[in-house]
Amino acid sequence: MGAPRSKWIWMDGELVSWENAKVHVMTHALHYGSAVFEGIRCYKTDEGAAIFRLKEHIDRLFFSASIYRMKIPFTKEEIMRACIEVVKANEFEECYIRPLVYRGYGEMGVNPLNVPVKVAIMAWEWGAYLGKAQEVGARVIISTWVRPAPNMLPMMAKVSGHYTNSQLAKIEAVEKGADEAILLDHRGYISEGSGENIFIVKDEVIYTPPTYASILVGITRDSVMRIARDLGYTVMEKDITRTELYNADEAFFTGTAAEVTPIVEVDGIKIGDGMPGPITRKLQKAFWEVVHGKNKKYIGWLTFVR
Ligand code: PPE
Repeated sequence: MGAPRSKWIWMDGELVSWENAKVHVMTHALHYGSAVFEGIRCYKTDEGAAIFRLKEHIDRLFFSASIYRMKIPFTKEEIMRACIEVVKANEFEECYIRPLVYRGYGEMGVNPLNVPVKVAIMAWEWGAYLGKAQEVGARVIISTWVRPAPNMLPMMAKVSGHYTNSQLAKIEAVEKGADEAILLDHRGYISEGSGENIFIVKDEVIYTPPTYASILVGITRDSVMRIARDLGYTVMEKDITRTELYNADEAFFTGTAAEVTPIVEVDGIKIGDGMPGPITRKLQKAFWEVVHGKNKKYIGWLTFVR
């Protein structure tokens, strides 16, 4: 993927042109990872662009910020309106929205408490996160890196600093020729991908790791669980062992960027028959209809930009 671009970026209350959306190298977040962020998708519908589960993403952004005692100098409503404004200003029909709350320029040193909190909202056009894997299925590895335990880092918060762990796992996957890495938690159970939650299907029952398996509690994870249950499937949060993953009939990732991406191979072992599974396909299709406003039952998950 090349460098994305847009016309406008929202910074601390105003739209700034792409060229002028800059920060200083003394920015605290650049040194210490002291930023929290969101990834939100905006989809094309018959009624124009619509942002998927905006409220839930902004709620999580404020939750993440609170853990690090960051006081966001805007209300949730103002941030939501700003997200809409960024999509509109850039005239995107479909895009990915990235709100970022970060410690800016102030004191240096680890203590973040006196450093000003800044907010930027970017948007760009972003296709399938794992490329052709969305169609043909991802070939993944189990990373040698482990997800931090719940008493090491608050993995339920979406914090920039946490992504150094994801980067190490992703580097390992890329260097081994795989599409993505799956990390185990501190107890050795399946946690999640470097930027996605994971599900398996066994005997038509759908399983996903519980929140205490050091996962980011994904909004796509929640959406897919609800859609699957509405379709009549049993969905259970349960610890999943590495062997249970190898032995699954189907497996797939969920995430804002990754959407629903089938997993067809783990550590060189084929999952099921090595093709995207039928339940995965069904959920992928159902999710697609929901985000594009084709299923009226879930229309409340969409915020129309117009
Ligand atoms: N786990 C991790 C570690 C993660 O980064 C994401 C999203 C998820 C699970 C799924 O969460 P949700 O988007 O709420 O369903 N990863 C974001 C960032 C990806 C990136 O490379 O940047 C995303 O998908 O937007």
